[in-house]
Amino acid sequence: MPLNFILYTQCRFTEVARYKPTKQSSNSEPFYRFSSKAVDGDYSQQMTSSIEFCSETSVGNEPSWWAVDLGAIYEISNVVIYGRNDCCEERLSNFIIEIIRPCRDNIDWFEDSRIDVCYHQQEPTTFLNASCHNKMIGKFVRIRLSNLNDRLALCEVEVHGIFIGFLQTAFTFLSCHHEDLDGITEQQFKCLKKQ
Ligand SMILES: [Ca+2]
Repeated sequence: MPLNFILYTQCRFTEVARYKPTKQSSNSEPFYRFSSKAVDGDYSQQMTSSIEFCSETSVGNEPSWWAVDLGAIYEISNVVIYGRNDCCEERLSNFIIEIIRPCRDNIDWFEDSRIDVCYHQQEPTTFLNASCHNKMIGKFVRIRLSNLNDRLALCEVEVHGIFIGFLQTAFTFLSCHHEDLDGITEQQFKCLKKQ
């Protein structure tokens, strides 16, 4: 593969969340509406007509959240959220989108990690294309409600990112302690400047 093609594929923001591992704070039902339904490639927003299109949490002892493990460190430009449009729009309101970067390799989800807020959505919505306020890199993306007593239902979530590297392959500069994100993307990968 020619080098310029490799650089080109690394430098484009593409959808990077589909079929990746997911978790949510709790499951609303024991046998369906799992967290994986939010990255299954099915964009139906009619949750009442099917039990299989969307994820949903129950009300628990913490504000509801959903998260995806991208499997590597990505620079993330925006997150696209398809909520349910048949009911309950008010539930998808007052939430934040977080980009989470581990401080070391081989740790559990969110343990010893840096958490940056990509976007805060106050108003109720059924569809949102949220661009991060600042340049952010991370391995996990979490969507978290602010209110304790609401369910979180997500019919599909897209994360648009550029692959930066694997945390375990000596990329210590990708860990949570590294602050110079402009230095990472421009010096290590020559990526953004080549577009
Ligand atoms: Ca879906």
